[in-house]
Amino acid sequence: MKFAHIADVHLGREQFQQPFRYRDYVEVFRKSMEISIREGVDFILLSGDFFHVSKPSPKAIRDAVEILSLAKKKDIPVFAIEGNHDKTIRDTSIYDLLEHLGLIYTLGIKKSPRESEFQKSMKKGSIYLVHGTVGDLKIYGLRHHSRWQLISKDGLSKIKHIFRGEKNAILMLHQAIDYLAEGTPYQNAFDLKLSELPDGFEYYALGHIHMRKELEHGKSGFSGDIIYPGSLERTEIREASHRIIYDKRLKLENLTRREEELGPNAKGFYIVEDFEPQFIEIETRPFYNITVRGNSKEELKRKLADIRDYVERDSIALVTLEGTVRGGVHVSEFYPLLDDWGLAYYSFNNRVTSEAVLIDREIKEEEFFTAFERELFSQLAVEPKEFLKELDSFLEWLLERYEPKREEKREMIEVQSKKAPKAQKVEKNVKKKAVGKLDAWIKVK
Ligand SMILES: [Mn+2]
Repeated sequence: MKFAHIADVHLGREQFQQPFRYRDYVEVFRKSMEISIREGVDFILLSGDFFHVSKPSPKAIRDAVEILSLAKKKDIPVFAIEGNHDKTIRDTSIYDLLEHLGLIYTLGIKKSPRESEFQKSMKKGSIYLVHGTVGDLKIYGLRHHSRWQLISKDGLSKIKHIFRGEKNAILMLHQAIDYLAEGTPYQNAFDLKLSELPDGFEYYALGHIHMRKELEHGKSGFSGDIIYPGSLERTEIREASHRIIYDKRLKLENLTRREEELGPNAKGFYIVEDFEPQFIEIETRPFYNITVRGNSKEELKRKLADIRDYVERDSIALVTLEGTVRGGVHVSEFYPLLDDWGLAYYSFNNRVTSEAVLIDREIKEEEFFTAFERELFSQLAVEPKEFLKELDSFLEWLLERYEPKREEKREMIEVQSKKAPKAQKVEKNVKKKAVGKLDAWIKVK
């Protein structure tokens, strides 16, 4: 059995508002599908954030349909779960459209069953847990959920309730696992602890963390390898292919290579044969994270000019200027210097100060905020649309943590509701006590 594991395609994204970036994101997905088909995989997994937004443009839908059709023509099923970027609370999502066209098979807890050559459903109450099947192999999955939806009040993992590991089965999730989130933006905003993941699966096909991360089963004590392929394209500066720092000396680092080995920022996906994962690197447009430090405008300009020969044409360059310059600098003076470098895109970030600021050391988030504040920030760090989606459950979650002041809070909401009709709706929802699909699945015997 051989399959491809692809995650975080973010199709439709036009990074830096540049049309060429839209095409880059499409082409890297096309390449990964072409390689998978050429390798003769039995099926393909898309571990969430296939689209960058839940309502993709007609162009992005068209490109998705065209590329997914390559697999359909070869009778290779594509199994998918929704990520935080492309999930929706509407009854019909873009995933439903693709599923209706026979291009993907979605997995998870659903209101209606799916029964096909590649999908089976288990009924509980009025809802269904849909999983994939290929031969005697099973693929389980769940769309993205926030930590407060995944972990019950007494700290128990609902994921462990829903999914029991079994031989010849894969678990597909779009969540950040704390142990693998180190050095990523999710380090302090993880969704699950490693111990909250159910054991017993032969492979964990994860998405959400945009850096490639592997946790081999021999090292974790888990039955199967836990893998994040990372995003297919470079979605932010931390995923740069090259790092250039010019302080006292010019330092160059290729982050996709470490001697003969792959570097931490190599991009691509996995092909997994008999549960042995192999990373397939895909070359993407070079992306430079450049920092230049100097204490005069002339020094900054001279150092910048020296870097030119080390930066490939048609690449992306994000330049940070640092140092202390009397009167500061304005980036408009620096933009023309890169005009003839032949770059596809570049921008400046000005961190030059006009006076010396003394900082002893980096202050950690933990020293500044309490654990509750950090958890709250991580909940609020989602896009506003998601916050509104399950506002009632979120408020419930929030109020529980303010237990002593709970009555006071309710009163406050009620007072507001007399004035604003919008607040009244919120208050009603709080009283109703929301039951999510996860809880509904767990509670029904
Ligand atoms: Mn993503």
